[in-house]
Amino acid sequence: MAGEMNRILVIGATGQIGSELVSSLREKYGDDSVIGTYNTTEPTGDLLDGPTVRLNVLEEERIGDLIEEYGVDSVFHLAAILSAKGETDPQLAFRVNVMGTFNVLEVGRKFQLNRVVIPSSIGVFGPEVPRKKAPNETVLRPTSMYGVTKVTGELLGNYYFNKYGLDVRGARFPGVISYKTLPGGGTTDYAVEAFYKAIEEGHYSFFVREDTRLPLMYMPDCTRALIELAEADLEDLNYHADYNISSLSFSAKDLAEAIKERIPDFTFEFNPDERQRIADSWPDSMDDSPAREDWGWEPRYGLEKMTEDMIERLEEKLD
Ligand code: AKB
Repeated sequence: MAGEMNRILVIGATGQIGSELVSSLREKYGDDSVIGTYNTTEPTGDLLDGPTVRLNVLEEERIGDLIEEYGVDSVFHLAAILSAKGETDPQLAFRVNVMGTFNVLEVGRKFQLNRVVIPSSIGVFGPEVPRKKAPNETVLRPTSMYGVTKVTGELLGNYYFNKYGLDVRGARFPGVISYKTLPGGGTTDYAVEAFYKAIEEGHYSFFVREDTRLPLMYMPDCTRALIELAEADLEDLNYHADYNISSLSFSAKDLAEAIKERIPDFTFEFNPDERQRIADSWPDSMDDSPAREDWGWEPRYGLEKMTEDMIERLEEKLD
């Protein structure tokens, strides 16, 4: 049996995923049981309904102090430099992503935490991997620094599980689409920007080619996946830090057309920049049968349902 999650620390609580994961966890575990940490972006809105504290993940001792102070038994570690930003400053990406993850694992080991959840990414894949339904078990030779750091995180997570019995879990997340907090520095950011620009300006210039097809996921599926994976029975898990997890797969043009169906005046163009190289190194879709078999993963949003909901929520937000 996996140890229980009672007091949860979410590192990176003001980021795209963190800001929504904290709310979902607080709904389930109670406001005071979920402590959100932030570094450069101050918390606002419902993040302030429970404890929030500043933390630089490069300060291992401070992570330990917070664990003691709040009686934390489980950590979700979401702080990371994403793929596009990682190419502009690979050294920073290495420090934050690799050393940050190492610090969290070391603290997990020293304080014998019940659970450490560290999302991985489609960034672990490189050009040798089959484009369609990339297998869970495959060669991992990413060509971006982000990918290198994410493969390292997976290997470290599995190592800490095998060597120290630390219950580390993670899945390879696709690009995440959401309306609450903007993503920053990722290659899949176009799939969020397109919605904002369609509503605010009626026009979007995609920074990838129209035929760029990538794995993507709507935020409600993403937060649910993280919580379901964290809550799964340890005995059922055949993988630990490295589950493929799949949901949507569509091209940039498919997305533009789905938005245009609902916002008929929307116009768009495609002007690929340096981020195209990263997108081209990732597969179109993933085979996630281990996640489905081991912990019952199943996405709920298709392209139509996601587009409908995104536009409705974003129109309310931007009104
Ligand atoms: C990125 O584009 O870097 C991220 C990711 C797929 O991990 N959204």
